[in-house]
Amino acid sequence: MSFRNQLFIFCTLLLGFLKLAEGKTRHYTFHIDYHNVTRLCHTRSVLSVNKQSPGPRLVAREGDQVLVKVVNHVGPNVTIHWHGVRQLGTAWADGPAYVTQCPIKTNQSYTYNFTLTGQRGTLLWHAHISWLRSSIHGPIIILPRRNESYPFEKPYKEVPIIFGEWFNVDPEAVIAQALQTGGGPNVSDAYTINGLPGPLYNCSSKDTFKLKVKPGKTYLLRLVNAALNDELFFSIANHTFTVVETDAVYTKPFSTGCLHMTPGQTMNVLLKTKPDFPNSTFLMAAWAYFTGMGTFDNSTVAGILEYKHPKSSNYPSLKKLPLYKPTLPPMNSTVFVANFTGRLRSLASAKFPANVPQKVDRKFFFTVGLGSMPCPKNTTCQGPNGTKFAASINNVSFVLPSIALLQAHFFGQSNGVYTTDFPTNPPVQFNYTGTPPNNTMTTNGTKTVVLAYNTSVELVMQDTSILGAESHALHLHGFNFFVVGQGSGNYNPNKDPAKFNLVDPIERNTFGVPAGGWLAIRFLADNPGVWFMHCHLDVHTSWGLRMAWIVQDGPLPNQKLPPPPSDLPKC
Ligand SMILES: [Cu+2]
Repeated sequence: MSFRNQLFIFCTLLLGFLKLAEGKTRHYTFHIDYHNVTRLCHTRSVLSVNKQSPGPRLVAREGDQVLVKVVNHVGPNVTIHWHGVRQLGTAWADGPAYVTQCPIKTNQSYTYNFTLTGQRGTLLWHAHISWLRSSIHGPIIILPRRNESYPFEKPYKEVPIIFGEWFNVDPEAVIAQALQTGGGPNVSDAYTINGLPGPLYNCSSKDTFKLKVKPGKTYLLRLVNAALNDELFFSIANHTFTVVETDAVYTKPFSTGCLHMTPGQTMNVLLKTKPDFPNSTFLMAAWAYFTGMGTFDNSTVAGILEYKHPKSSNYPSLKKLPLYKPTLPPMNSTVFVANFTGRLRSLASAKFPANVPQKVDRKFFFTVGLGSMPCPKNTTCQGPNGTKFAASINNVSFVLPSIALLQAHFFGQSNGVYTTDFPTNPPVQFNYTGTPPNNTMTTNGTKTVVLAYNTSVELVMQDTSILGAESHALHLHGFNFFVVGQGSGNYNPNKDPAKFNLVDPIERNTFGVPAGGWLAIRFLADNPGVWFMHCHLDVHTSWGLRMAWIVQDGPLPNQKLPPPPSDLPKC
């Protein structure tokens, strides 16, 4: 063989190898439809993807390109958000309605096109308009690249566990009524594990999720909190979890008997089963973590961990076995949450480093919390003191525009759509976690912050005690952020930064601002586009606890926001 031929073969092989490393293209079609679901003896027509709720699993490897054609067969407008996917260079595929796109209308479709870069683990997809995500959601499973090592014990099996909320009535009617009257919305009737409320509810024991396991094995649970309005505690009787990944980032493993997750958070945990058949079954249960003053769903969802009997392929007389129940923290246990979230650390290894911004270009201080809006003339309102409930960041209750922010930004048509004067600090200073001010009225606006490409940002979010201190699950689109600090009470800019963790802080896309406390995060604005940031407790988002960052183009061609895809829906 000539040298030239050898070189040709070598180059072909190399190209093939590079192609493999690049990843492949995965195609999905999501049909938005109604289907009937009966829970707690109530039958309801539920909006869903492919007539499943939770919806189909989106499975891909790191490096794969994903194309999801979403076809809307129903009356309501819809969009899908790929929660936690970095969307590097694909801002048009992010999905929040009126932020990166106009909604997909009846009988229309839109193909979301993005590549999974530098992420591995579990994320979720969900509808991102009004409260449709209550039933339109499902897991995103990102497997490591082929032949890539996994830094933890290899599991025997993987099981997605999706927490949701069931309403006996249409959640769209619940939020519509709340926004009209100004009062708090009705709470859900049950929580669910993979769509099933379990035996602790009326008329529900047949709708119980069962996790069937073998002794002496390691199971990977892919946990997703897809509940609308509730943070959750989760535990399995007589078992412990090892946390290995949060929001598709590897963590330093640590073991715990109980987990806490805000809506929008995902977590991979390893569950080691007992070495021998234990002659018992075990309840797995979740209930709410709630710190506010309003009402909340204080019920308990449960599933059953069942060991396969070693001498039979069936599960004989398991009903006669004793059933152990887990102990969950008190529903208002800020102590448990502070301890649990304080233990989370990035893996921060040579192969999976924590690239925490060490220098900061711009600092922001945002208050987050509840407030009120005036009651319209000649009506009565059911919010605080006859007003309407609102929620805000730096006292701005964000109003969604009627065309998408990203379109207005790309075409240079911001006039009348948004302004760029979002306050970098609270308009009025007060003792944020002390006695609230007399005036609790928020202002309204569609205000944004503009960031130059590659700005490194430090953001401190301070909860307020206005209408009750309450934790807020802040979610940032388009970026992961590092949780460099958190604490209770008011943030002290002179003392607290000295305690920041700039070595191995946890990397997330969603994290709770502690009730009556503060959270400090850092992120690098290396992704051009318009990126929504909001509370993932949907009621707070609906009340206005949301804003948007505009990240400008960088100088190089691959640092620019590309033009919109041709099928991008029109308003
Ligand atoms: Cu909130």
